[in-house]
Amino acid sequence: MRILILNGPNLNLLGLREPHIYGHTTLADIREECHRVAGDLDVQLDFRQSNHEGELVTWIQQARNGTDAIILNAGAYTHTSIAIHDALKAYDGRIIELHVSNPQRREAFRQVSYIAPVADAVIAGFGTDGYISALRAIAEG
Ligand code: CA2
Repeated sequence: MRILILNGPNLNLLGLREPHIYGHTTLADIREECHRVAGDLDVQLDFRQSNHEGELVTWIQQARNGTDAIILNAGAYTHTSIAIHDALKAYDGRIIELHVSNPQRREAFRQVSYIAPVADAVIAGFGTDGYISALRAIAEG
């Protein structure tokens, strides 16, 4: 099984700023742990981050060739991006929307998601452990 974990803008700052919201774990730590778990689950994992909307769109389009599932933390693009929504709509595999925090209990502008209507499931509010939960849910589900 092939899984793509995609991270959107500012997620490269995880663990470096705002630890009261996002915790102390860095994206490099998450990536390492995800690769370790993927090895145990016999999953081929591609883990990426971009601050650019178009790059995320391109990677989602490329996932149409042979990637079974996308776990997507689109960051702030969650709340704005029709382009990412459209790219996901054209993707046939499973889609998990992921957030470190729980956007539903934050500012009103974070309570809108353009990803949720095209996602099979949403994991939010479990901190960075959510990445591992999402990976296991897809690989074992
Ligand atoms: O909770 C999440 O995972 C979010 O997707 C994180 C995004 C935010 O815009 C979403 O509403 C919820 C932010 C990415 C991380 O941004 C940081 C900014 C400063 C310091 C550390 C992280």
